Amino acid sequence: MSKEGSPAIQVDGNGLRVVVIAAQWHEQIMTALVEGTQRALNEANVSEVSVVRVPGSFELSVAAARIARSKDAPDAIVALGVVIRGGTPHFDFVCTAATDGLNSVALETGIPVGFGLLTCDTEQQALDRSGLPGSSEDKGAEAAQAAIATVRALENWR
Ligand code: DLZ
Repeated sequence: MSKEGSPAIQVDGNGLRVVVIAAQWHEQIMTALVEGTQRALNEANVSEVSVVRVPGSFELSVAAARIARSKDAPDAIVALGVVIRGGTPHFDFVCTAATDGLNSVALETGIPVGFGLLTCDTEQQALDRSGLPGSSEDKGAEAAQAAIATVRALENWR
């Protein structure tokens, strides 16, 4: 993931309800991602923010599916996780499952899902993208802004 080419998005979240779904592996990075997401949602004046924690990134999809199909479905979901390549095939399985699952939820329900899943070779790469002081990128905030911007772009096509 790179910042090169990313748009500067101004978003207005007034009146919107957003659910943040966050995995728990790699605690320091996840805390930074959740905080960056909440900061961006607050700056956009999002009216209601809920945070749901799941164990790992593999569980992001089922949580997003349940929430997006519920009678209280939010206007947008922001999914956050950190997967770091290790010595096992788990990396590929977890990344593919989360990516495909979240995409399916967005396509099947029409609810925008901000994709804040960091898939990195090293912990340092994830730290650099986590929005901590000194990080070059803030992927939680970017995912939040993308989700809100997509809600706004599509609000005339209900
Ligand atoms: C099993 C696993 C591994 C090896 N690595 C990560 C990771 O880097 N990041 C993450 O969010 N979750 C990881 N998991 C856990 C899976 O996502 C999942 O929670 C378990 O396989 C239980 O279903």
